[in-house]
Amino acid sequence: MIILLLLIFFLIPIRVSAYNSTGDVNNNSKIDIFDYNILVSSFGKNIPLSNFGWDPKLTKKLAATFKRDATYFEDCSDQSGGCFGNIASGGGFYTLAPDMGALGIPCKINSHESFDSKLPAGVQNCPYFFRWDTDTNDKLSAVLNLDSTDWTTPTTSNIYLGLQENLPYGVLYMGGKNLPKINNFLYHAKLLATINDLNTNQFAKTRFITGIAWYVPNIQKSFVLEMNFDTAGPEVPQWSTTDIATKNEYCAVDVLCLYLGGRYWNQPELINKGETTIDINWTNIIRKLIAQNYLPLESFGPYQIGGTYAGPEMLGRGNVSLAVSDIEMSATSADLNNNNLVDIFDYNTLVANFGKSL
Ligand SMILES: [Ca+2]
Ligand SMILES: [Ca+2]
Repeated sequence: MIILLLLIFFLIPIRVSAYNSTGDVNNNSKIDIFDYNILVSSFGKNIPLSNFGWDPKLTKKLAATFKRDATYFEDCSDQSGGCFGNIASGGGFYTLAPDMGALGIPCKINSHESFDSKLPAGVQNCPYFFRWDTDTNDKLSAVLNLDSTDWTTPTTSNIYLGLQENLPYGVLYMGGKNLPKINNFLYHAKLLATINDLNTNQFAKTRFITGIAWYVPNIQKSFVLEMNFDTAGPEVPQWSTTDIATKNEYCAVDVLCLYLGGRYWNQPELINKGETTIDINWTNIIRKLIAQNYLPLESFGPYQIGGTYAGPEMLGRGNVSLAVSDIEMSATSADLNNNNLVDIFDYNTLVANFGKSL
């Protein structure tokens, strides 16, 4: 292989490229022989930019909760007969994940049924609502809505609803597959955050997030990163939008959960900003968190992501929603100039930058 590489190295004239991409194919901040080998081994091939997940760009109305009990909910109009019984776990559908702290999933999405909140105020109505809609480009969007405005108490547990792509786990009904690895992962989506009502009491607060989780087998530890794009209401330290990272002490002992400040990581605000495009280079973020000792070195490697998610969270009485569309998961490839072919132009870019550190 080395001989072939050297031949190509000398036979093809070196030319400074006009493209921006540097040639750091494996995303380790150096342009070196490893990048070179990846490029040469994929030379002439058509590399799709977005080949991860089961439904690039979010096109299918298939979403279901993961627990098969009285709270099970699905909205799978693109599959005749619905998801459960027709699509196996891992067969391709979005996972809806309602969460209410210690209560887990206390009630069924869209039911508005009464349930025991375990708060002094007792029975309340189910605050979870989900629907499919379209974004400003007429593309499918998933609308995650939390509404506790009819609750008789101003203080609530945390109320969260996420749209997730999860790999199957145990007996849980999860539809994700073909997720990327955390050592080469770019995430793209459009998010529309809406606060319909958050003024019914002084405690109410909300945040809008996306996150990822992965598991490292040889240290038997899971890692969860959440990007706080925006918050409203009284400050919560973990919900900071400006800190590099804040540990969530409530995560299980074998799980390290970090909440990241969107402004620190150059992510856009969402509240009152309309539909907003987000692009997150999770791999670069993980690398920087390791350098700053927020993550252990062992957390980095070719570990498949177990889940990605996006959603609103709320504490207190209110009504907020997050619409998610155009989800794309991709990895950097040797197609540096994004023309869907690994070719001489990519080669010249890499060679021109060979040896550089970013
Ligand atoms: Ca590299
Ligand atoms: Ca190319």
